[in-house]
Amino acid sequence: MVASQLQLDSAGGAGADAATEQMTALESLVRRAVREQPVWDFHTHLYPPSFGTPFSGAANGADPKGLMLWGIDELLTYHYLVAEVFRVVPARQLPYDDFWRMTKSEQADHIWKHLFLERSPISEACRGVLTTLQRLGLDPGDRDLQGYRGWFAQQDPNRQIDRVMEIAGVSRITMTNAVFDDNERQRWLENQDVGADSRFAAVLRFDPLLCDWPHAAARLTEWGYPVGPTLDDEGVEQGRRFLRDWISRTRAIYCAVSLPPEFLYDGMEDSRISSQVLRRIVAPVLEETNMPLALMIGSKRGVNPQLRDGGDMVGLADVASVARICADLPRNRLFCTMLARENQHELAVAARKFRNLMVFGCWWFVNNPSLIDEITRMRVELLGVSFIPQHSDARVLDQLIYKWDHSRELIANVLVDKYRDVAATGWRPTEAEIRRDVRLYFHDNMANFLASP
Ligand code: RAT
Ligand code: ZN
Repeated sequence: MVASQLQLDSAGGAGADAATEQMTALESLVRRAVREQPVWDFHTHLYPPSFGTPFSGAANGADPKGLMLWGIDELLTYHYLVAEVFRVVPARQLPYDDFWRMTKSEQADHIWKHLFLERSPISEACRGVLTTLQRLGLDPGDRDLQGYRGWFAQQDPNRQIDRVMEIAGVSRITMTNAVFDDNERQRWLENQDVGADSRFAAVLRFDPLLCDWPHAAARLTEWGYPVGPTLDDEGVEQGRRFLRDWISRTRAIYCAVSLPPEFLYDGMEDSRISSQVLRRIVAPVLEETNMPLALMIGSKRGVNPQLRDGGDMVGLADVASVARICADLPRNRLFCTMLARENQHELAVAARKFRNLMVFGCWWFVNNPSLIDEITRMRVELLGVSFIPQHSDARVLDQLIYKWDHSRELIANVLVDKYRDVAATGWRPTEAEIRRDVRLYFHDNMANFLASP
């Protein structure tokens, strides 16, 4: 910015006009490239209709425990908004249990009333609902919740997936397939084609393996993989067999865990059960299946369990542990994101040291405009184009629209400044080069890292 400004100011007259024109052209090129590049969404909690949907819209057959969430009531009851509404409604007026006893539509009415009508919807999660409605062709200015409900009720969930992907510019959606979730596991066991929708890719998620071994061991044993509370050679073999079976059943493209801020890994001699499971079970299977592991670190689960999914807190993670894993397991590849703002710089520096580490996304509490801007700038400065700037973490299909609209705008702002800075030196990026870079950010870095041995 500073350099380009100086050059423009000193050029004067016609020269200055030409330089300004070039910069404007560069800016529109970058914005167009970011707008038009389809994105492979690295991490979501979305599912195709084969997993059932509690709200069937115009299609037949609602499944109350279905996993495909979409529509206005799901948008309004997103756990980010649940957490926000409890802040503004006094406990005596609405105890937690009373809220959870309401139907989904009653909860949505409650959130609409308190967060949209009785105060302005200017938080990022509230604004997201408005962006989504607007881009679906509904007018948020109408403030007509019943009207929006009517529109969604006429849609077919399967066709809504295509529509949303088209509007959001998403070419592929990556799921989070939690093998320790009974509802989801059962669906995989009952229907081997449940994950066969080509718009979606599966990811095997197994937090309890690393976070709660006694619980994981009991479940594995129950499922026919006998393992004990301490890890002997037989347990290691059974754990590996479990992972191999589920990777193959789900056709997962990578495996993933969310870890608490307290997660530590101290090196090859570390005897913590989580370190042993990582080194002896997870790492060897992922190496053999040529698959990366995604680590999402920094979520303190359930500091307020009354909020359910919205009750988790953020904590500072130990980046040095991630660096040690990268060093100790050079034949494994790690995707990594962290929840605390304060971890972002150290994590980007760690990625400069280890090419088996791919930083991704602005996760959850850092998925806010001011922080996306700050984090993305810092990452470009330290890592150039070698990271994955964003994932949506969408839980409700339609959220893909706002998550990507908002992030594209912010990523484009950063890139405009960065290309301007290099253009000011006389290095003029071509349109093809800009499009190549944006493709790396939105697709190829993920694809290449998944594929590379
Ligand atoms: O961001 C979220 O919606 C969280 O609730 C979690 O899903 C988190 O992203 C996770 O994957 O654990
Ligand atoms: Zn998530």
